[in-house]
Amino acid sequence: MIKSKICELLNIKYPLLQGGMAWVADGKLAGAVSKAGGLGIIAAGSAPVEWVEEQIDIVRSITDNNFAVNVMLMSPTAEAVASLICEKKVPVVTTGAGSPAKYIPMWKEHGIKVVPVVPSSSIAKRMERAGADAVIAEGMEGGGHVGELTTMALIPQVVDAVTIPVVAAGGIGDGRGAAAAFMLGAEGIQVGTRFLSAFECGIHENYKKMVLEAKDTDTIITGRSTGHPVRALKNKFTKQMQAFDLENKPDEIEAKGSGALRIAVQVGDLETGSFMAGQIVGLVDKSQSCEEIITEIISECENLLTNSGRNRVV
Ligand code: TUI
Repeated sequence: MIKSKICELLNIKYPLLQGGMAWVADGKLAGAVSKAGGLGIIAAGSAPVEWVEEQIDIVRSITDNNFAVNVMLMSPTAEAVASLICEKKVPVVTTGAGSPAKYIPMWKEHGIKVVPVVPSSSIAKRMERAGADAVIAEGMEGGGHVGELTTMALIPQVVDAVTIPVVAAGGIGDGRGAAAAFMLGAEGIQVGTRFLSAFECGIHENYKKMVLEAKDTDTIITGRSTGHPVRALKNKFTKQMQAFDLENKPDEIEAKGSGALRIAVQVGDLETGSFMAGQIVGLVDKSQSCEEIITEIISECENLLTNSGRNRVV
């Protein structure tokens, strides 16, 4: 079985983390992933702190296994969520969309493992110096807010830049992607988009249908003019955002963009929703339980890593 330093550090069976997808990753999804031996992650997003507390209790009603809360640092509730994580003795925290440096000393004092998402090797180094236990290096193949680099280029450079373990994210949806990430020096993987199809994922049926039907070229990045580019499935909403980008109207994007993810997840409105998904969406073509998804990815990855010397053309 694949074991890595990430399993030891985070006290999990498999070195697989579920992406901290805002509005999507609730206690039910995180609980199912943690129960199956991965690291389930509740995404605080911009939710009120009371909602996050409820989700923590839901995970604990499903499993005793470790789980994490993801803090979206651009959220007005980030500070309150950062404190809640200490009060509730959440074992692991991941962060996105900014630097969590100011919270790291407080989390470390409470014995919490800190794993920030980083889009570059310089930010990875900064996080290591600030006391992070590991980093998640996320390539621009991923859904939601993304950086500039691809996973293929990012992972080996982050692995060389830091001594703490590196988890690969962005474009990983099956055992082939997982094996490739390990070959690049990662010690774990984070999977987001594939879990959108999970039975335990509570997104609107229209969102699930879009994911199951999408092909490789169906996502687009918009919002570059705001400094917070976002990858989502192409629709009327992303067309409008593209137009605002071209006209250099970042304020219009911020105004229309906030709320659009919630509309996709809860209302399923195909025209006004922001259906965030990564480029790997084209290979997500069936609904499965979290347990099936995880065991399939891990066993396929193990087979590839064990047999990788045998299927080379000579
Ligand atoms: O955070 C994500 N993905 C997200 S957050 C999100 S909610 C949102 N919605 C609309 C607009 C913006 C956000 C949806 N998807 N992934 C992790 C991630 N973190 N990607 C990039 C970064 C990042 C960027 C800069 C991490 C650190 C960072 O540091 C900057 C600094 O100042 O050090």
